[in-house]
Amino acid sequence: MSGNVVPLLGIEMRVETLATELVTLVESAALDLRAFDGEAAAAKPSPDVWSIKEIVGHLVDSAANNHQRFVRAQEGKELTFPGYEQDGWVRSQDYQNQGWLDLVDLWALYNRHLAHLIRRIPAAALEAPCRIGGASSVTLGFLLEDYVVHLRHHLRQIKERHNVRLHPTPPRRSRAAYRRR
Ligand code: NI
Repeated sequence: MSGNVVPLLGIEMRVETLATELVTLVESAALDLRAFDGEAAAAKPSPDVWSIKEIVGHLVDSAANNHQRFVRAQEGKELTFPGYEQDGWVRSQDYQNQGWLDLVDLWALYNRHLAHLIRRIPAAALEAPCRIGGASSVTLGFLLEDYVVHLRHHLRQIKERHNVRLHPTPPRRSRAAYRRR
């Protein structure tokens, strides 16, 4: 149907915009992060709150899990993906003792690859249904946008944390509700 042409073009542009937004966001944040001191990045406000290093590690885990979803969701059938136990992933990989610059580079490069991948997702695949960790079904298009929303949230969190270090104020409570992605 010729009526599909305009919406599909719109969707392709949305994917292009999202990929460009992702690269811009990550390149700019990576510049800031590389300027941080590794020891300061490992500082934990309290034992049960992630350090900046652990937040970046969590973002690597988010990239790795979403990488699988973004590729497998294109296989053409409704897919069910496992969630992941985020604190457990951060703990078992010991991001605290990973080299800081290696971690930042891994995160930045992984996201550059995801942007490369996102640009190539066919418009029709954006409607592919996906179920994650027993939650209700969402589309691949939703997962792509949600991935960037989640990334933005943690980058804001890092910025706030860093500002607190530069201009000390009483420590903030972690926002556990935002840790699901
Ligand atoms: Ni999170």
